[in-house]
Amino acid sequence: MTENRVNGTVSVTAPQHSVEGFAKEFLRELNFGQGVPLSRASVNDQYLALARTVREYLMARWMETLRRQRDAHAKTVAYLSAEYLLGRQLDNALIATDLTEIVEEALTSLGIDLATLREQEVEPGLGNGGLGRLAACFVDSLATMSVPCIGYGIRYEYGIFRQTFVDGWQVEQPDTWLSLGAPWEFPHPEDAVTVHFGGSTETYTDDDGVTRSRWVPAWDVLGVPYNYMVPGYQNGRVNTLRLWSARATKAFDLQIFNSGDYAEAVRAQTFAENISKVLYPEDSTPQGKELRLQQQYFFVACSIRDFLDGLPADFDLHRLPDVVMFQLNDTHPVIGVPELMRILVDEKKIAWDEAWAITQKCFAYTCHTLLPEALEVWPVELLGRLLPRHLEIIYRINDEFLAQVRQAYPNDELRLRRMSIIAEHPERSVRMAFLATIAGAKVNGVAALHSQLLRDNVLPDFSELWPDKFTNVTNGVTPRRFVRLANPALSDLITDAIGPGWVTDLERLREMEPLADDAEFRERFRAVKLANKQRLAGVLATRDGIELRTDAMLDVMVKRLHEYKRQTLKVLHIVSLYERIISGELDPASIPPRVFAFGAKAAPGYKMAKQIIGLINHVGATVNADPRVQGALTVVFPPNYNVTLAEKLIPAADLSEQISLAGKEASGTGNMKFALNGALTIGTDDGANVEIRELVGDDNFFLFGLLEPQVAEIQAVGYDPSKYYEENATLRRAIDLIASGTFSPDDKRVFEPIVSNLLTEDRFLALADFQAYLDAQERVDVAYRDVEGWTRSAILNVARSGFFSSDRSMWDYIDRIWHSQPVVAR
Ligand code: B1H
Repeated sequence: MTENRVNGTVSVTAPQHSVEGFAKEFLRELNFGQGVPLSRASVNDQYLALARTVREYLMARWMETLRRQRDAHAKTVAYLSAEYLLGRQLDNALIATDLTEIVEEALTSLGIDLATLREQEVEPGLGNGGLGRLAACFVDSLATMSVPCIGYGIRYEYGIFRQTFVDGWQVEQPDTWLSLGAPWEFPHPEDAVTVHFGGSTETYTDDDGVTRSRWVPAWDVLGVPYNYMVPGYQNGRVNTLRLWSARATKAFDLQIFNSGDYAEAVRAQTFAENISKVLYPEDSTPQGKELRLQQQYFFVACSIRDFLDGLPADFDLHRLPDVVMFQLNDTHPVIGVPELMRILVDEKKIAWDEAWAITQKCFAYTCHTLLPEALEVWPVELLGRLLPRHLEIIYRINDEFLAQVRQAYPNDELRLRRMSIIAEHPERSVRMAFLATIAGAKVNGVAALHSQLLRDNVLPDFSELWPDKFTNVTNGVTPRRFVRLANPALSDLITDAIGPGWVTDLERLREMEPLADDAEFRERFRAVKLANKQRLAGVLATRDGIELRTDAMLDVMVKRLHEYKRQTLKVLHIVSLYERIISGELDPASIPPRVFAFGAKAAPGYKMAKQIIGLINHVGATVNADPRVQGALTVVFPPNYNVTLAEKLIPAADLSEQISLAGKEASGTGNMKFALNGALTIGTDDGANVEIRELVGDDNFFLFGLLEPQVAEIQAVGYDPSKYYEENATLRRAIDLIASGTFSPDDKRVFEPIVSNLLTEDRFLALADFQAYLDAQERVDVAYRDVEGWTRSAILNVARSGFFSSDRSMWDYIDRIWHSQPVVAR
């Protein structure tokens, strides 16, 4: 690496883009970084040295990006998210720098296989599911689009748990992603930020004789920033992701240590470090735990302080909205609103009204849910104990807001109660979604249908009061990771057909449309799908000892396990086919052979979800072992579904299962990844499915099930699932087979809770949609037999899904919410 001086700053130039140059740098990293000669280097040594070498190629771009951004005084998006589900970093860095071939050759020249080193990387699983992965896609897009962005979050020491199965039941193991080294992170302990908690508030009279409030906190922790590179795709730009790790402000108490009480001496340290210790494995249903509120305030306080500290010393904070937008990824960072108010009013002595005007322009809120139980509330008692000054500020925000409502709607006590940030029942608590809506310049949902339901059902009073505050931005996924990286075979085929520009301009996939009618292209497209199935078969064989046949339809349902997503509906389909085959009603030779693949983690405390995992595995074991089905049906459920596995599973899929109850899935993003990789969707009219179907066309999408208004109607008159059981013999036989203990011979009653839940409650109307689902699956079978027709539809799915690039989502956020601009090289 060379150094030269430009404008008084040291600028670092990247090492050479050549095989020899790379090999040399790699050996240097191995020898001087890892401290081992090649002859004695373990695979982990080699991986770490490789990661560090690749990193060097990004370093110059990173420095340059920061410099350019500073010079341009551009508005920055500060994305606040408690989760970033990043996936492996090595391959992404390789495609971003266009180094893959050079590295492959350089390593081969040293007798090292790149594929082996790739497998050594443990993905940072710092998120639960869609929401965390979305944050990762967004920062990728912003870097690729040269938009100034800093992602802020938490460096969990343990990410989402590693799922194992013991006799088919989920058992969680800690995710020790840091244990073999973390070559992609840059710790900066010297930039640590102090965060306060607890204590009380007091009033005092300042030098000007004004009575003011201030916080007298009781304890504090340090937030140590760890920087991660977010490389743009082959554009010379690298943005930053800054994740905070909690440390004690004092290492330990030497007096107590000397007196022999070792545990007590390090107690404070343990307590502080617990804050960033582990990701809450809850998707959609937050648990309201004190440690979680600590996590939220911890990372948001660090992030806001960090951003403000980066401004010039003489910066006029009234101009803050010109330089930053704090985007709230769901309600998890909403405590940032009273935090910024506290800083502006208490510390910077800005008048309340002015501070509020600033704050309202600096935040925007993205809501990701419709489930009432997912809307975060914090008990006033807890919030007041942990953050007393913030609670006071929230009360004042609420008072002034309610005064506004009173003015707009005189004599409407009920409305005031409905709209108050403070709920009174079942206990006095703070509704974080309301606070976010009141403070935010904009509020958006994550798909067209979701944004509509958000306005109509979740926040109707607010959308009536401020119709212009509400907007939609349909989610997207990054084509870099989910097509270019995950599906190189399809990527090459597309690039052959339309050139390489699609990777950063995904609407260009439209240019492939005519090729759907080209028999030779369809043949090549099928060859890609088959190759991807073979690749998946290899992965599952080594990873899990699972044998995957590659000559069957691959029908995939991968997502978090949740009742509203209705994995049980999928199970009922499988059990029904099985029952009809063993009872002689259905000839297994008459249906196209199918492999049903599942991937799903259940929140550890979510009993029903864990039961359903047990059911899928038990049904799978029975079906797979029964000679009567003759391989017509196979169930595979590899444990520990994560980003790394998704990258192998999605490109191999023929059929994408998106079967949530209409009105429950805010958007879904897996649905987009499948369509972009040439799977056809069987799905309900829910979330982004609606937009996928509109784009790919009814002929290329298997729609079924109740529509959202019909769901509302059924629920309004009182839903009785047993009626469907009584009236539908196919359904009854399937449920009876589960109830009979066929799938659990050792404990025949083990699935009784699932059966009785379906028959008596069935909150998500699986029974009501059962027949429609079976009918749609029969349409799938018919369509799949028409090989050319199916391929045509698959190609059209790819060609028409360019809209679902997260680049497009980011342009929408820029237009509708952020009003920021790319900063390009001058
Ligand atoms: C989504 C969450 C979520 N919505 C609470 N809400 C969490 C809620 O840790 N928690 O407490 C974690 C996650 N996640 C998902 O967001 C939606 O269900 C999907 O439909 C959507 O595609 C995704 C991204 O917008």
